[in-house]
Amino acid sequence: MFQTSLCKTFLAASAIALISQPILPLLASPPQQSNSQPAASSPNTPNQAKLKLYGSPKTRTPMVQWYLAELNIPYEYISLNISANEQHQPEFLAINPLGKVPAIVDGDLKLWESGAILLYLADKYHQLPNSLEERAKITQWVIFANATLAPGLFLADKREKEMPILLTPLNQILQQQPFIVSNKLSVADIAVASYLYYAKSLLSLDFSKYPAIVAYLDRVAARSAFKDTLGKR
Ligand SMILES: N[C@@H](CCC(=O)N[C@@H](CS)C(=O)NCC(=O)O)C(=O)O
Repeated sequence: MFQTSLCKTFLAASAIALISQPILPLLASPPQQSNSQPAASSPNTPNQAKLKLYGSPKTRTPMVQWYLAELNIPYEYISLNISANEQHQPEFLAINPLGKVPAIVDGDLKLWESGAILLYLADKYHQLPNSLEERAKITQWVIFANATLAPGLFLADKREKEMPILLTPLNQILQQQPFIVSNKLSVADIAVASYLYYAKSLLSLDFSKYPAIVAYLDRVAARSAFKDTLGKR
């Protein structure tokens, strides 16, 4: 129910029609729309196939694009027209049988669920701490963003009760340090800040009671990787 309501909000909040390329020709031939980030310091070797990201602009896809941009990973972006039901065509169902975006194909791996994709990228590109306990904390925040923060902000009947429960401690943490787990942006911030940003921009939620959260969102919004991706939507 939450997924539907969030996606409906994503879709309804946009006055702009979806600008999507049809998936079928893209799957039949090499993707035409390449949204590659600069390759200069790319961790990919020249012969390695680029990661493919399947998505749609008014969905959770831009949060994955934000992280790919932060990591400077080149990728091919394949835009699905959700309104035309391209996500339920057999070609995409072979990648995600649930017919939901975002999803990636990286070599032999087909992966969906935005949180799982973010954690995979963090792991693959050596962004996770060495310590088991610190890695567990990062996982905690990514799951918190998807399973607790997002429903608390997006489900109207939960919002009034949940917002102070979720945002008061978050505000306290961000009073002590600039990012969720440390002084450095991590994948935990991609997940948490993305949902805060979606709530602010799509629902016009007022976070002024939580000044450290407001400052945090300003801080992430100033990053060029954010401006080029999620900040554009
Ligand atoms: N929990 C999933 C949610 C995925 C999801 O619901 N995606 C929506 C767009 S926001 C979708 O693809 N909807 C199309 C459909 O269900 O047909 C994630 O974080 O990736």
